[in-house]
Amino acid sequence: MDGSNTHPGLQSLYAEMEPHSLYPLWEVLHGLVTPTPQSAAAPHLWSYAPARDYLLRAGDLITAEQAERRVLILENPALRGTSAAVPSLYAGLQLILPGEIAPAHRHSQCALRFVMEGDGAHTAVDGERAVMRPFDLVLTPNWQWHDHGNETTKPMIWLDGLDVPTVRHFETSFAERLPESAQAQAVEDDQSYWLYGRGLRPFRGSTADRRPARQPLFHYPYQDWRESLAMLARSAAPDPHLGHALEFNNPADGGPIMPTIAAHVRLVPAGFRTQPRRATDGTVFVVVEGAGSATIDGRMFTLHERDIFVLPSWNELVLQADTELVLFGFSDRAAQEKLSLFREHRA
Ligand code: GTQ
Repeated sequence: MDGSNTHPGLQSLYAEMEPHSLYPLWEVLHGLVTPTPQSAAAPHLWSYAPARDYLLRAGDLITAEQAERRVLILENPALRGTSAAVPSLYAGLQLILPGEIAPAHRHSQCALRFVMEGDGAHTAVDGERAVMRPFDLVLTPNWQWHDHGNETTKPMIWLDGLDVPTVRHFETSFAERLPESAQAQAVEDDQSYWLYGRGLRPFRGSTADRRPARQPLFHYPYQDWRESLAMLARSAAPDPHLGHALEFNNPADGGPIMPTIAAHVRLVPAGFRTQPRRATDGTVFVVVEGAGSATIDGRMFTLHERDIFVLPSWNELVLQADTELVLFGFSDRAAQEKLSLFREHRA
């Protein structure tokens, strides 16, 4: 209220209307249609070591099978009770111990996995296993059957990124369980990586063209993206606002990896400080390599390997690399671009 809505009849009109679920827009308009985004989320950083300790303690108390998914939710402290890292996206740390299976299910939510530690466990998607190595990106696109298993001798931990809050917003969640806990293996491990991930694809309409047309690829190995990032860093000057940055794309259309979620990696050279940048996408970052800091709307977070931090919409980010800094990030930009909402500002 700006002081001009002072007619004495207004307050009694509001009181009369309220039981009919009718309210005056003019009292709330400026909070609804803001000149710039006002994120409800807070910038936040989770150090990996303590989160990992809690997760391993959970591993002593509940099995992956009992839990269905044994995950610690990285909930934004400003979004208590929502299970959201930023208002549109969920993030969690999942643990699979040796010999365990996280049982097969499918759901409307899209998911990505970014491997934090362990080597050789798998995510099976529609009968095909992706063998997961450190810092690999693995997708489970929506409505595809998936289970996770660990036939190695060490715990496997990865970051889950899902569009849970987006699906909740649209009230479009469906989910099913398979009667058996693991899917039968239909094809060789990582077949689709070889058939769709290397600039090739099975001939259209051939019997080998078995993956869904819009989401053929679901494994983006660390070794590949890291080599490409190293090539970019050798061959060009860093972008002043981003450092060296590469997006993961969906070979079906060249766009983001999934309809709601975009993902990228970036390398900030040792000693480099990025120019301030804002963007409308809320982003969850993982520190893959190196040390430095992220300053988010003036608040500085010190970065160590495997830390996870959240950049809310339209918060200003400055990255400082003390040693060569490599980050993975996922955000809701894919959805925002489809809705013609995405914007950025480079200072
Ligand atoms: O692995 O399918 O962190 O369904 C949350 C919900 C992981 C999964 C999560 C899920 C999964």
